[in-house]
Amino acid sequence: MANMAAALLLLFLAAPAVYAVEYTVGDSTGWTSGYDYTNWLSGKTFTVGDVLVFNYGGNHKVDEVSKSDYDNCASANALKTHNDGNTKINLTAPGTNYFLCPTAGHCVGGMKLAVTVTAAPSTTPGSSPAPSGSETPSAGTPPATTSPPPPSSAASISCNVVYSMMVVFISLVVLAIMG
Ligand SMILES: [Cu+2]
Repeated sequence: MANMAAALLLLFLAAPAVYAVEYTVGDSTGWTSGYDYTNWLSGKTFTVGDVLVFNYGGNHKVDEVSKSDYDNCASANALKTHNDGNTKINLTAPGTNYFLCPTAGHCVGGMKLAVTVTAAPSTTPGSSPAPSGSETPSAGTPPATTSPPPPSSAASISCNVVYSMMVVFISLVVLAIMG
């Protein structure tokens, strides 16, 4: 039994790291009127694979709309409408996703959300350097190799947090299996 647990742990550690983050829109407040969703967005980064969760009461809905409809708080041509009270949106592609509440006055009052999703980080570290624009074959003076410091983004920090949480969770499972 202990071997099995160890194998599971090994399997987990060897698995490729995929960090899908679930974001509850508005956190504990949820999707409602009188909340600053622009403020909620600040500091957050969204990557393909992440999930948005909208929690809301019966007088709210979640409409997926175009940018122009988002800008104008227009819901007549919504791409999708959700009204189940617990809507999970899988962010499957890079780009900006626009949401609003179609209930009269709510969008104008701030119940709207534009989430920009970036592509999942490449699995191959060390991207190719940007090609130099100049075509002068200067043999005498080689161009200075400017290597910018690796960006330490908030996303990687959150990934580390998620990773730590998963390690703790797996450890608990392993402990449960081992009794
Ligand atoms: Cu609403």
